[in-house]
Amino acid sequence: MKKLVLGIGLLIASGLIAGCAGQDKHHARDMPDPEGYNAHFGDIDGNGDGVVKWYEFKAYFPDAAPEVYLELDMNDDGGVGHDEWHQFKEAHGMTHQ
Ligand SMILES: [Ca+2]
Ligand SMILES: [Ca+2]
Repeated sequence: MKKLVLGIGLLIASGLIAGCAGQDKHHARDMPDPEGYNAHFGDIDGNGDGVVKWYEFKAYFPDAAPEVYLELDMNDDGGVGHDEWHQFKEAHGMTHQ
């Protein structure tokens, strides 16, 4: 039984290490280069329905980390609206466009 617990512990530990290494790449805790996201909402909203979905965001910013999109979607409804986009920009010192 102890061996099993130890094994599970090792699995979790190695998972955490792998997870941290992956997050490090994107600087998960800090907004990576917010200035790089200073764009027109209408330009990102590829199909013009007023909501930027993850695939549209990713198409416009190919290097974007999922963490950035999750931060943008403040009300967690799975899309980024015009208001959310401007709140994000204001929060990071970017001007209205
Ligand atoms: Ca859209
Ligand atoms: Ca939203």
